[in-house]
Amino acid sequence: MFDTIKHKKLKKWVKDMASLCQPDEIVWIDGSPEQKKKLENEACSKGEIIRLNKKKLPGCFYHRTAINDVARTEHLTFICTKRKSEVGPTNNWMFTSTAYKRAKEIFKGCMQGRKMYVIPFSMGPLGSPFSKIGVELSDSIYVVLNMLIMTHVSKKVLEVLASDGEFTKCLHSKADLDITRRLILHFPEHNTIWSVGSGYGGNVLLGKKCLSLRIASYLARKEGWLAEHMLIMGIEDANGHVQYITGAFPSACGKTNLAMLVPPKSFMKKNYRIWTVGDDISWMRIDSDGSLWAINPETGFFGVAPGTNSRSNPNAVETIKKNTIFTNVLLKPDKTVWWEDADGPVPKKGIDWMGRPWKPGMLDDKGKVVKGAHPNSRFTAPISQCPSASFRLEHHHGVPVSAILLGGRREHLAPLVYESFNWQHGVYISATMASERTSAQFGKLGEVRFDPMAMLPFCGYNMADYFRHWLKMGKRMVKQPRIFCVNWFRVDENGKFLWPGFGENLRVIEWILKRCNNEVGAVKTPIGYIPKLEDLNTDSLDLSKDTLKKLFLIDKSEWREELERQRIFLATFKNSLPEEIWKEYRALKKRLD
Ligand code: GTP
Ligand code: SPV
Ligand code: MN
Repeated sequence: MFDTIKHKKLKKWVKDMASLCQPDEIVWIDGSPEQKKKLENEACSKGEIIRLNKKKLPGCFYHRTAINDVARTEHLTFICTKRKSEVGPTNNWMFTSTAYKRAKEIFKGCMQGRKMYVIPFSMGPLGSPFSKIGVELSDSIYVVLNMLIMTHVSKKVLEVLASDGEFTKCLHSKADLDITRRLILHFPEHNTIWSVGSGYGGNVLLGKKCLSLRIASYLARKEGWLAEHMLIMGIEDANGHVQYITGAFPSACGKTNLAMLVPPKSFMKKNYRIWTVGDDISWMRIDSDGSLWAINPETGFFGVAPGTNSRSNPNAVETIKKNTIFTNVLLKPDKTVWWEDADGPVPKKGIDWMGRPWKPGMLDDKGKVVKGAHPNSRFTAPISQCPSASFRLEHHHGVPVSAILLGGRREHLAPLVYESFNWQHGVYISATMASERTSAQFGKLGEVRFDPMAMLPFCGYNMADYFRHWLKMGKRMVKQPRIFCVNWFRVDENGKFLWPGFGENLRVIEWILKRCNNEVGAVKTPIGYIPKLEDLNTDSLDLSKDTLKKLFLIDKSEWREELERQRIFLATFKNSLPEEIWKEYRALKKRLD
């Protein structure tokens, strides 16, 4: 394959990286089923993956990562530029040449005795003007197999690149998986990503968070578009009319679940239908009609396994029955898999995510129940296998966006849904969005942290400039999507969720779309518009009037406390924060007084 490649810079880069990492062999990945099979066999024989039950889970594999390598490591993730001001107060920064130097010491000779796989991939439909091309070099077959599911990998990618096409240079090595020698480095000024010392998804599938968000957000500002941590879904109503929404929720806050939602019975009867476009990343541009259009650059789901079952997410259950890679779940004796809150009975025994024998109810030395699957264990599966997969997945122009949802986990404070007064107010709400920490992030669970647009860990430049970019994009649109904030996670005095969530979330979306179509009024509150209670369809829901009231309670004193936290957060951006954001802050303060 190497000899037929016309791209001199690509060839030189691969050679240079190989002389740094010193692999025994270089293998070009062409996306063919034959090569895939060969790699699967090789990885199985080396113990990198385990083939699962061929009858019950055809084409499926199992993988365990190292015990201290089970989630993205934000404290080891850096944006590397010449000037620190480029990355702002929310990113870790490293001076470009220092970063290369430090990483080179770890990369040096790290692939001795291993093969280097060259994976040319396209994020977005091949050849679409919306798409971006990357080439990942990795010493992990697990990475190759995941990339084959998550991105467009084929010989055609090299054809599209031709002799001088632009591509993101992605270098990855597991090295020795030592957390003290782990670095996830982004060089937006060089369109380059270097990741070393990890084998976990978001750290190593470099087309995902690293390229499609950190590098892409940097490019998007330069080129006038948006790269966002958002799901994309279509909602078809009784007349066959499909409207699309996107949703920015932090990691493990419900994007996959919402994107694949199954309508409640009463909505099914009305012929409502959901079309899944994407569950994690949305690239959006203003088209010639002046409205915002979105594509999902990915071709697969890298979804949270625990909690996935036929009640919470039947479409996911259907999607992961074949050709799926399971990471860090429980392995059952019959070579099938299980996780907490999976379908069926709890297995009597198995091997847990750490590779140890496991039995239900087992306690650790602190007396806590030992989980079979890691809370951030994941499945990798092709979108095409999802029963609700959109028929527009490969459309070069994507889908038009009617509404943007923002959300997070807030046990208190935030109502089930509210609408921003206008675009600028919506950008303010997104800039001050906060959520309780989940297991998808390394760190203290449950702690509330600000996470603007769910992009805090993923914005490749100063977030103050990111807010400015959003404000500017709004001005350029003839027809702006409306911006809504949702919270499925509010709890009562006993810590029980007030809202049933999952499929029932469609009731909230129905109201949102009615607002977009100017079909219903709303109640104006200091924080935004909330539904008139009679406009939210709660038919056949076991939801008392009292609960409904609690869901929409806006406690002014709690909000004033939140405002104070917002002020401290926004002040970290110093002079770089757009004045419009402070304007909205002051206006909210006034409305609350
Ligand atoms: P990433 O892949 O990390 O970006 O996460 P995600 O945003 O796609 O989150 P996902 O849909 O996987 O949901 C994560 C967790 O949230 C799971 O444990 C779900 O069970 C739970 N969850 C999702 N939707 C709802 C909901 O409507 N209500 C409640 N209570 N929990 C939900
Ligand atoms: C997330 O954490 O937001 C994910 C999983 O979607 S990862 O790809 O690991 O980032
Ligand atoms: Mn995500």
